[in-house]
Amino acid sequence: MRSQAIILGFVAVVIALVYEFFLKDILFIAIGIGRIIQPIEDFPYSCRKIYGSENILESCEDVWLDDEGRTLYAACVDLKSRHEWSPGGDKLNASGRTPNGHFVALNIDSPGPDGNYGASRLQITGDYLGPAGSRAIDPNGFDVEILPNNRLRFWMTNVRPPVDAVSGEYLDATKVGANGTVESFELIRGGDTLKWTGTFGANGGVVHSPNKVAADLNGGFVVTNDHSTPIGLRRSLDPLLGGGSLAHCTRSNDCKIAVDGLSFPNGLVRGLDGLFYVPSSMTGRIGVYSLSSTSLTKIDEIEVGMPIDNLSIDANGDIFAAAFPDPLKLIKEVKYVTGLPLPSTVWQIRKVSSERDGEGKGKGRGSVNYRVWKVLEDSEGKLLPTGTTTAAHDAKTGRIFLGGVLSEHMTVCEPIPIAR
Ligand SMILES: *[C@@H]1O[C@H](CO)[C@@H](O)[C@H](O)[C@H]1NC(C)=O
Ligand SMILES: *[C@@H]1O[C@H](CO)[C@@H](O)[C@H](O)[C@H]1NC(C)=O
Ligand SMILES: CC(=O)N[C@H]1CO[C@H](CO)[C@@H](O)[C@@H]1O
Repeated sequence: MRSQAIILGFVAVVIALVYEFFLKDILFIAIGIGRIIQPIEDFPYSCRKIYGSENILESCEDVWLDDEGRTLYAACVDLKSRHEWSPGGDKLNASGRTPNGHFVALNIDSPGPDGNYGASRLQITGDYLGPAGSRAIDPNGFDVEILPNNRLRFWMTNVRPPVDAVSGEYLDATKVGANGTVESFELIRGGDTLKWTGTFGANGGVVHSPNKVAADLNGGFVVTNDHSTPIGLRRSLDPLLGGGSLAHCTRSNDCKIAVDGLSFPNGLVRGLDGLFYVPSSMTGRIGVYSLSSTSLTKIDEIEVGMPIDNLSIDANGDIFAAAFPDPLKLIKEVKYVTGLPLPSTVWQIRKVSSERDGEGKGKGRGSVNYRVWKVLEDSEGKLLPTGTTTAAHDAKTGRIFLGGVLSEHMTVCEPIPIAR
């Protein structure tokens, strides 16, 4: 009798633990049972789509806003190509890929007659070599570091089809996985060329499933591997076991895994406070890490409660997070490409440090708190890009620029002045 009660009690504890640490995340965060998704009209913004000429604003997965230079940079790819070649989403049909990955610059203070902010393509120069002798880039995420003398250093995750090092012929990506690297480029503010300056993480298998990169301002960077391996059985278990990681590379291309066992780490950023903010597209939480030489230590966690995509930082240091309120719909869209609109959400996160102690105690850092609030949501996917993957806030004007990996356009949302 007594042993039965103990076993029952034990089973109950196990169930409670599984629920607490696993099922709860899957049911209420990843699947989003019971989540209320609001229409875009609920928010004090007026939004419009921007297309640019010749589809150059298709599938802009990541953007970065140069507050001082008043320019928005976006990394974009042909949408049709993205549906065949998206290694992060297990799409490895290299023959369906077009070698048309590119960066676009938009002058955010000059909408121009067509409202496209003069969206124009940047040219890659220098000795960059893409797969099979081409100069094509396959951008995923990118970060920009401001250097002296009006120069910008771009760091870009490049996820190319694999080629044989000797013959230069394409290899079967479904067998060997994509070739993930991080590229660096330099741009002079106002210029239209990105001069290639180096490839990082190409050897050693540390940067194997790169998603997004964040400069460490020391000549190196931190990059998220969103999966445990580029292909294979272990990778298919990632939804259950985790397996994503954070890799750090130094300026001399010394790369190592700094943190392992994460659940789908995604579009990380370096905050103005020097800390690295790493969102998860599974758990709805953002891990906060501090970097010392080459090791990363987790010091905090921010609860958002919705699968999060990519983060951006505005000029005031606030974080803007693009999120998926209905992940199952998104997964369906990635798989079957129906072209149906998808809902998206944008969160704003502000670090609040109070002088007085008391709030947020028990975390060992007494005075740090995070305010998290929803700034935009589009339940019907009317105006925000399909599968909004990134949102950049212009702190000077309050506008929000959005890009989406599955979208034909970008979107700009202007705040509607509140009548008093
Ligand atoms: C790969 O892409 C090509 C070109 O779009 C297409 O014809 C082919 O059916 C695709 N293959 C697979 C396995 O989906
Ligand atoms: C990956 O890219 C690097 C850098 O361009 C190149 O040296 C290497 O041969 C490529 N490997 C594969 C398998 O494509
Ligand atoms: C730039 C970047 O990190 N993009 C990621 C944003 O989130 C989507 C969906 O999870 C990823 O597929 C992208 O790689």
